[in-house]
Amino acid sequence: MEEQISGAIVRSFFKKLESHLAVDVAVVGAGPSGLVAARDLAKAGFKVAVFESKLAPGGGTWGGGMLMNEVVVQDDAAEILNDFGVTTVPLGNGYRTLDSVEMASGLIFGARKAGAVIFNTVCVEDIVVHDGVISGVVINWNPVRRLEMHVDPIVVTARAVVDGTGHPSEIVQKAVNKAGVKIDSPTGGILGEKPMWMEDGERTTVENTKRLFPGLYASGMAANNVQGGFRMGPIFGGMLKSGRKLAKLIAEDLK
Ligand code: 48F
Repeated sequence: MEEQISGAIVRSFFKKLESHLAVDVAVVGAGPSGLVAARDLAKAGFKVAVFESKLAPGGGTWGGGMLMNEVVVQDDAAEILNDFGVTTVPLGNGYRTLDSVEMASGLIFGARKAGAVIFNTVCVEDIVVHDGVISGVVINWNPVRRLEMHVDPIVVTARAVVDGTGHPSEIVQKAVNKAGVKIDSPTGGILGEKPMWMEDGERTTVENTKRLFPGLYASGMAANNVQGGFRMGPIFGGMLKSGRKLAKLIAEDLK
């Protein structure tokens, strides 16, 4: 029995990994914006791999506000949650509350069920650049990075790379600082996130969701950090709408 169980895990994992070494879309970071983008793109028929450095996908969703496990969304974002089967409670003032654990688990399950494959504990440590186009991601086990082991990574090629890494926008950082590319921002570089202003931050998160460079896109807080938007805390409509907007944009670019 032991041999069969171990063999089943090894064979099915490597089948999954091998069939995702070349994908249409590589989403880096399984936060709310990345998961919505992944689900919509997978549902539209694209091959999508999500790389999440932590053990649990879900990003900043789980902890609600200050570990109180409820979050808020605007009424016009409820439709996206509804598509994932996540329940919201209307407050009658344009906002809704929802259980952050239901939201995190619902988004993960929805993305996976739509066909996106999530590789957890895998971090993206670099990007691939071919002839002026971002063409893939360089991956390694996150424990390897955390323990600072000198271990070479492997590569996944992608027609589109999404930076969904949240506040640090790690992938765009690589493009700007390492590949030296000029991205579609007011300075051609990363402006950096501003302090709290919920209303403005929510609006600009969606506005700032765009293609930054051939093959490179940013969603959610990463998009906002790149363009110098305000942070917004435990309201998540902007993140969800950012993911949906990006999926449409990428689907258009890849068709
Ligand atoms: O930050 P995060 O939840 O992304 P998001 O979709 O949502 C932001 C909100 O959660 C919150 C907010 C809402 O008002 O402000 O912050 O923009 O999730 C980002 C995910 O990316 C992973 C990280 O562990 C997290 O789960 N991540 C970060 N860097 C890497 C990565 C990397 N290099 N490789 C793989 N995963």
